Amino acid sequence: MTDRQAELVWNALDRFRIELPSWGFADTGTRFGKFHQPAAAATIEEKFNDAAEVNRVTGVCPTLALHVLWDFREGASSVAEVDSLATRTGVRTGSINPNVFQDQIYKFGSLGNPDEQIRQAALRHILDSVEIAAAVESRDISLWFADGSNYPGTQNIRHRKAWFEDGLKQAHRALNVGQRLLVEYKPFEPAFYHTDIADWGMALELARAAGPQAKVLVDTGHHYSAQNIEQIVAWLLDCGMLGGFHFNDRRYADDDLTLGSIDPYQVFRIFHEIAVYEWETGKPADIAYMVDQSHNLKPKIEAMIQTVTTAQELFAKAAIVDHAALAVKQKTNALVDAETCLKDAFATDVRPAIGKWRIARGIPARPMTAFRESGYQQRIEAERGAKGRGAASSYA
Ligand code: PSV
Ligand code: MN
Repeated sequence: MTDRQAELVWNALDRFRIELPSWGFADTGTRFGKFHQPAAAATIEEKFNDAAEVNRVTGVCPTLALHVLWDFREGASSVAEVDSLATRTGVRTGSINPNVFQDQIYKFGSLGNPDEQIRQAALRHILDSVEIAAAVESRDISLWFADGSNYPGTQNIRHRKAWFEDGLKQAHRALNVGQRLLVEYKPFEPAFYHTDIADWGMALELARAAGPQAKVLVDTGHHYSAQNIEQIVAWLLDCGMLGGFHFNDRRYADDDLTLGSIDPYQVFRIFHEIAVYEWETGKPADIAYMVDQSHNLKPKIEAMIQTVTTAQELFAKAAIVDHAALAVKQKTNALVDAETCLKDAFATDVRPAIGKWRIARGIPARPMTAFRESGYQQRIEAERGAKGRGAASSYA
């Protein structure tokens, strides 16, 4: 690696921050069951503590995304509790995620439900979430809807689209200056015939209808296998509509595997589209990078550290693409050379430069080793396990 490349890596790492999801530290499973982990976080305090540990060893995860139903208790005291946890752990509250998919009333949808009262209930919850976000000084309200149908002919697709437009417009009206609505899409699951916001085009249309503070959220797991996600990213950037990412990897569907575990080149290509956009426009893209993973088999904190360091590596690789050289090769249709430009950057081992950057910034050079040496995992396994939670330890 040249000195110039090392400098590019350092500049990129200085700008790269990634948000952790509170639900990534809790016990989760598949629809076939849950395998409990003794270290799994069960309370908001434990989630903040675990996130703070990931932030301590990586130095780049200053915020924690919260899911309103899972993380906030009724009443104002929960906001105070979250605030004091944020102060104590040094991890701020990140995006606020309303939950309009779990309650029994949402069986046939939330904002897209044919029953107006249920649409109103969903809107109220979203408005409450906007208020919570304001109270905890969080910028983004991140919306994912499970709405859809399982059988042809059972729902009026256009009516549901209109109801969504209406609900999102009303939610948008409640935003404070600087707050954003992020609209997430997903092609299927839990609905298996139609999903109301199935792809980026639908999310884009609805975000535009909602108002100027609404943007699109790209969850990397929410695409069909063959889809070209980096092209979607390039288009959303060009439209000024890319609000953020939910990162995870997948082999088949929304598998929630750790980022880059299946296809690191794809994540690199996504980061490359962002890097080349910033290079061409000369302005930083305002993107919320977030992890959205539930680790069923891997130990949760280690999986999170692995995800964060993988994201940094792929971001750093994208930062050393020679944009000027690539632009010339693209212009002259030098196909092999243009592709090689990307591949050379992807093949470069950026880990030594990242290690030096960490040391210079007072972060452990090897986050996973630092975590393992801290004894944190054994301590929480003992403490949380003593409360009768989880299975036998996998740690000696
Ligand atoms: C849905 O699959 C999703 O990606 C949404 O972002 C949810 O908020 C999150 O996962 C947790 O269920
Ligand atoms: Mn998501």
